[in-house]
Amino acid sequence: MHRFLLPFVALLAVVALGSVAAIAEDETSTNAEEVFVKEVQAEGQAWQYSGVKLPKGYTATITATGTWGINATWDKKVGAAGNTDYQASDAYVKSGAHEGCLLVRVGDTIQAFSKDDEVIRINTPGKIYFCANDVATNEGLARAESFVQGIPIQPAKDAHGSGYQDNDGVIKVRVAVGKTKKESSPKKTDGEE
Ligand SMILES: [Ca+2]
Repeated sequence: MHRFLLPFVALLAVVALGSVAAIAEDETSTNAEEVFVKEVQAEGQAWQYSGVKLPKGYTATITATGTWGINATWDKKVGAAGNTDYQASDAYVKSGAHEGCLLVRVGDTIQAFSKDDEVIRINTPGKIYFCANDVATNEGLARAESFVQGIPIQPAKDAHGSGYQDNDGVIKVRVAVGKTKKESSPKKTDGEE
């Protein structure tokens, strides 16, 4: 259990620092962008909270780095796109996306990374969550409670294989939050790379 809690404590520290920095920036610029960093655990059968609750009128720009192990029978770790050779079946959290890809959730909407260097933008207000695309099992559900502020994922009806149990590693996500750009905006806003 502690190996889950420690990264979470680290996350809180990052969030706290990020908030302080953003407050300082707000004094000089209304276009300040607040950046949050979160390590999403491959073995977590839970929607892991990013620490970001997106307000109305704001856009979250999400990118990811690193690789994680999703299937012990694969000879490689995979990035945010997952294993591009395999399209997930109905037993997966998001069927049709790549097996082992990074999933992003706000409300009931789930988006999947299809490329490792993809940039996903979200304008829907609400809490932003992440998890790996794998098969939810009963074993995984029992361990999901370790994820503080996470949403455990119920086992799939046709659950098979090891699910989240043979996963390891983390993918690091970066969530940059800024005001949604409008055409009438007098100044050039941030968010473009
Ligand atoms: Ca797995």
